[in-house]
Amino acid sequence: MRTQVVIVGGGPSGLLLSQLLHLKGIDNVVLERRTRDYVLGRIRAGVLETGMVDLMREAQVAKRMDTEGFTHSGTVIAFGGGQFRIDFVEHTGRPVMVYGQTELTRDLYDARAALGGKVIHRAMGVCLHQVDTDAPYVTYMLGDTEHRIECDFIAGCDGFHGISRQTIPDSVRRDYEKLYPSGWMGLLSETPPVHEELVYSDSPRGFALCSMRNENLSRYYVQCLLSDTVEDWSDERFWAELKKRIPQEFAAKLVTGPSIEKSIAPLRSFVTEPMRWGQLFLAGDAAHIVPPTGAKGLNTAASDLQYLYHALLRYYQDQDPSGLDGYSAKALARVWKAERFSWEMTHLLHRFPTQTAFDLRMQQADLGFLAENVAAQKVFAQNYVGLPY
Ligand code: RFL
Ligand code: PHB
Repeated sequence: MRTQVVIVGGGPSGLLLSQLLHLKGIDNVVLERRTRDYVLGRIRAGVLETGMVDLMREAQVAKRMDTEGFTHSGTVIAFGGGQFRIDFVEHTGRPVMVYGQTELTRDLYDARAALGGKVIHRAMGVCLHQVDTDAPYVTYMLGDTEHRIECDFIAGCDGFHGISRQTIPDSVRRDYEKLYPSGWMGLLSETPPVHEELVYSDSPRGFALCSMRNENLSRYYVQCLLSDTVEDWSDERFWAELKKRIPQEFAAKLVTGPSIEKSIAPLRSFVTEPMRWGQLFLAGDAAHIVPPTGAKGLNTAASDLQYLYHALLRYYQDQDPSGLDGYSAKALARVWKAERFSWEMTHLLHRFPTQTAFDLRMQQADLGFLAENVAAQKVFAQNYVGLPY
């Protein structure tokens, strides 16, 4: 088989790129090692920047998002028993959209199917060949049969544990990583959200976040030990701990109920450079990870995709490779700023065992400054709604 672009990974990044390219007549194949149900079972992002929302519209997959998603014009930050609000629209003129990654991915799968997009599930043992030549190809197993696809380019959209990044030789690739000594325990429940906006809470017992998917679907997180497992967190323990970490006003009206999903995510910052090697282009979690505190993961994937999509368009429509040549530097410039914000917000709101008494005073001073200072709130809002592409 031959195609123009092989896309490794059928998560949101791979599917969105596939849809965008298809609409412009650029032939592509998505190789996903899991089933559709497995991909849709992963509960992840909830907050979308305008850039991601616009890309979904451009990909003609925004109908449900535009009717069922929620526009949020600000967020609440709680600390020291009190709370304050940062108004995104007042500071930047832009809100964010609350629409779950699960629904967004479902919309992308449906759109790909409706257009007859080639999305191959259970593609095992994906292997990239001759990536640094003009004739790359990809092999994979479907059941007992090996398949081969020749192509012009490969988009590595296979997430943090994928194979695309590993294909770049060690002599070329440099990884930057920071691990935090905590995780997030997340719980989804069919209960009304405790507040109409997200509540990010610093407390002496650790961080907590109150988020949501819709009027009757809430997503909550508490900072947990890296060694914790989901079995350590009964629903009762989770709700009791959450109540202790959020302001009294919210704890008093929190509606609890049985969990319908629970999972633990480690906190990690990671960037690989460069994001291009030969005909291979990395995008999304395959190239970078942020701790979820700033809601930047999928949104940073979106800026990669926007750059890559336009670079590929320019190549195919105008025979101009300059976008592809500049892709890695352009994407990384924005990635590092999202990394910086996510890292800063993580330190602002978490208690880590490595924190000294001095560090704690600095953290509280930072929060106090943010609560009072309009300029600091504006900077926060600019980062949260998303820096320009
Ligand atoms: P994904 O979603 O990991 O998809 C990669 C896909 O590639 C497949 N794959 C392979 N396929 C073929 N061959 C191989 N060898 C393969 N190896 C892997 C995988 O099965 C998978 O289907 O990466 P992608 O598409 O780049 O999307 C990235 C986002 O999923 C991620 O950045 C966000 O979920 C991060 N994130 C958030 N981002 C936001 O922008 N806003 C948020 O509010 C937000 N909240 C979150 C988050 C991530 C979280 N967790 C669980 C890490 C909250 C949490 C708790
Ligand atoms: C979520 O709703 O899952 C969510 C929201 C904001 C974050 C992280 C996760 O910062």
